[in-house]
Amino acid sequence: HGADNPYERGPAPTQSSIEASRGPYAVSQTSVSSLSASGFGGGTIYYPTTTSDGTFGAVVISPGFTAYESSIAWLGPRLASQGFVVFTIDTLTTLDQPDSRGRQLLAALDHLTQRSTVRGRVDATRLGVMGHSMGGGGTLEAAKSRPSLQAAIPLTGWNTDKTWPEIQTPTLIVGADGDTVAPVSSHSEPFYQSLPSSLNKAYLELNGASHFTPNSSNTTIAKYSISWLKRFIDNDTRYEQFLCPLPRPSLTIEEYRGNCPHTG
Ligand code: 9J3
Ligand code: ZN
Repeated sequence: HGADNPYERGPAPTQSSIEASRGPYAVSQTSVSSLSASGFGGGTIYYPTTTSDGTFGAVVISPGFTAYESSIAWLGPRLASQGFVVFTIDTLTTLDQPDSRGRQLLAALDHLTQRSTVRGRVDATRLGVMGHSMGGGGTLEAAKSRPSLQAAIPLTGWNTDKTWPEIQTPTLIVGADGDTVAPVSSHSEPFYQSLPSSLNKAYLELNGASHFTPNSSNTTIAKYSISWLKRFIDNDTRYEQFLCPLPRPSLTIEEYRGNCPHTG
């Protein structure tokens, strides 16, 4: 671990290490059956295999409306191999709305830290939430109701509530320029604008992307999610270089907004 930061995990990052399909940690996985899950639908926990590196921060990820854990499964090993415990979940029913998905993300975090077989590997003080579409809407709900969360990342999030001034958790909003289900003009952009101006926050709009881009392996989503989780769950300022100065528009980035440098 770093001399100044007890939460730092893994080697110094490079552009290629955050873009790689796998990070430095070998990953194991374990299933959580719906029968053993209370308040959510079960799922899969991906975690660094090693027990020599102390505990890890953790993130729970919810799928979207009508979708299953499989729709966001690619993020499990991709993020866990960088040094996080990652819990991809099913919801109680595939029709659950964002407020319910938010409560389910929190129930899954509680399961992960208190009841799961890997609870001893998780630092219960360093937790985050992510989700796709209504799961992204639920990500905002979870952060609003549990301000101790350290990072939130809605992916092409959908919610009828457009205003999130209550959120105190560092939040990276990911939208897609071609999203016709949760258009950025009525979802991700107002979500971002409504977050407190003093909050560590960012808005990444994917270029040439759709509502369902987060359902397949995507290097732009991965590299900025890894950087955000590392920066705010692990307090790892080695990743600030990928977030500030703000990334410029590119083949995969339509637009990127944020407040740099990040604080805390
Ligand atoms: O989770 C989602 O894909 C939400 C978008 C949606 O289908 O909303 C319509 C009610
Ligand atoms: Zn609101």
